[in-house]
Amino acid sequence: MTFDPWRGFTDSALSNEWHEKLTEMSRIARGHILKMTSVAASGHPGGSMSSVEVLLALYNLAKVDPTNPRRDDRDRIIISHGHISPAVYSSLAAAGFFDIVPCLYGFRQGGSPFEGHVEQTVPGIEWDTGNLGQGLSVGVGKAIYSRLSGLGFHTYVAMGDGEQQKGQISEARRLAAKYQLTNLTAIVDYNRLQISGRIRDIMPQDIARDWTSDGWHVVEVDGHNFNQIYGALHRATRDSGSPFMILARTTMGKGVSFMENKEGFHGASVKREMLGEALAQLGTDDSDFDTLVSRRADSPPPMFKREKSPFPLIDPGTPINYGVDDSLDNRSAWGKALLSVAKINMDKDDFTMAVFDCDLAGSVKTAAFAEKYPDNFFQCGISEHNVATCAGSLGAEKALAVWADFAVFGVDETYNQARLNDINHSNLKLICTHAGVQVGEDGKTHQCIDYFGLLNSTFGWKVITPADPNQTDKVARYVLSTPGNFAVIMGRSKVPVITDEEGNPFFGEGYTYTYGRLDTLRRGEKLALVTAGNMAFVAIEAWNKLNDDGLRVALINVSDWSDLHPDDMQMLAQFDHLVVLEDHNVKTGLGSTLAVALMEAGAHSTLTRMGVTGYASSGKPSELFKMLGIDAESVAKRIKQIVGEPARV
Ligand SMILES: Cc1ncc(C[n+]2csc(CCOP(=O)(O)OP(=O)(O)O)c2C)c(N)n1
Repeated sequence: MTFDPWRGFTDSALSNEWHEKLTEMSRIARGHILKMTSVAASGHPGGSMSSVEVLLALYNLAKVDPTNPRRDDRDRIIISHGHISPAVYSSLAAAGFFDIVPCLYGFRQGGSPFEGHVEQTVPGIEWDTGNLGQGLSVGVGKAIYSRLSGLGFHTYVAMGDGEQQKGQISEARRLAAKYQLTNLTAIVDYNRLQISGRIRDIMPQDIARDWTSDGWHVVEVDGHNFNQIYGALHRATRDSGSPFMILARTTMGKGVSFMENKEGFHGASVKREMLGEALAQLGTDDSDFDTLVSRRADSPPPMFKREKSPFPLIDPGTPINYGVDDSLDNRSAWGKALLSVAKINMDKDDFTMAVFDCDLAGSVKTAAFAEKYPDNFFQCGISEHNVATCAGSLGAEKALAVWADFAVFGVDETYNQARLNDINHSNLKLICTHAGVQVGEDGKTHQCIDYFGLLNSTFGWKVITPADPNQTDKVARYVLSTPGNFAVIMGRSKVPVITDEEGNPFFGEGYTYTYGRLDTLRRGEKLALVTAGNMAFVAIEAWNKLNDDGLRVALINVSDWSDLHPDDMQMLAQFDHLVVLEDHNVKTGLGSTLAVALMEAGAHSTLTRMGVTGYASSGKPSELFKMLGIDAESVAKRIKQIVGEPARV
């Protein structure tokens, strides 16, 4: 299916017919902005009124299809300053995406799709935003997807001028320029005001110079002049030298005399008693106001159907099995699994994949992938906020998006970006190494001990901590071929291959990884030592000590912390005592989560949490574990205290 010929800014100038149509649409859209914000008695009319012409040009003339808003080859229009939702909804309605009336009465109403900040609950919206500074990163992700997939669409990112103060934007700018994303255009609404006043007083910044110095082509236009906006968009979509930024000079509150250039209207609706006058200036009236208010009181407008983010069909390949004599760290097993999965799938039609790095490829084991697939590897430098969003944006397309980093940067540094990836249903594979106190000598700033606590505060992220190289391989293949946001969390050090009691690899040949289920490494009675990830081999050492002393407890490994299975909780509930050993802050880790799940399962067991109870120092992992009382000896001692010393035979 091809797009209508007038879409895509192909003609060099706007036709008179379109100029007339757009001009009339802008008048009507401004009236709609005022009505919906006044009916809701909240919202952001000021920046909405200044952005109307740019949005109408985009939604009417870019390659978007109101009858099929999610078609694969559509241009992506990202609204970075999500608070201008009234202008976005009005413009989408003008372009035929939906009827405006439900929005006029249901804007910002509980249960309505028309939320205060743009959300994908509304047709035509590509990304839920509102946390300023992230939209350009979203656009970079889309532009990379357009290129890798061969779909060849253009991405437009509408932004605020106060928003330019955010640092993440400069990270995204540089990445776009480095990879010459000429299929990306940013449009900044330069109304020179933000919440607290003039942008030049709040934070002086030469916006045009900043973009130019990062390698973008900048043009300045009158942001209320359709001919100029169209001309700039025509150039932006044809120029092949560098990404384009259009600085659209506008007036906050444009169209209503008492609103113009008043920052007070950034985030305040027009009072009921002033609405008639404001609408009259726009050539309309408030005669339907009371009807809209009473419709709002009836019930919220119906929801649109929100489609799931697509995910490619991926062959996970055959596991690599490691023997007891193999000496490697989990992150190396991850790197090998990544390469193996890439080799199987990369040549397939319709398969798109990108791996993102923040200057740590050697340590996080994506260097071999980078060497083999340089076009699919994106070296982004030290720009984690941008990468978290950009990789999430690409992952929400029909593509495999992988970002590997140290846990402290991949999770702690970028929590809000992860939260928005969850809200946006991206399918990001976040692979974190160097997690926990086990990172050792780098010290407390690098010891990520809250990866689960943070990601478990979202509703969608799934955290997996593989115990050894064998389990890492299987987890990696599962995660790479399964939709959803997954975080695979590993340590830095080499770890022994975990064995069963006969000395054979536990997670090797014959082991099937089933997401959400735990593994019983050793059977035992009365007390179960429950462990995970970095601590699994320490727990085995503790178990061996206890076994040597004639105390046989059970040893359980939990790899999938986010979805504890009710049957597994019933099984654990049968033990009198549970001891949880983890390389994580005990306040928000596995022990705390298990405690809740076990109580819900009706358990009467005692529960002892052994994990990280304070920021540790630099030192060898073994030293630090000892200082924290979570080394094998301390664990064995504690367990003996709990069950009482058994009589020696
Ligand atoms: C990261 C972040 N910090 C703060 C805010 C609160 N906030 C919402 S809008 C806004 C001002 C934005 O100014 P500008 O981009 O110029 O938009 P305009 O005033 O033109 O609508 C602020 C600080 C936010 N949404 N996100």
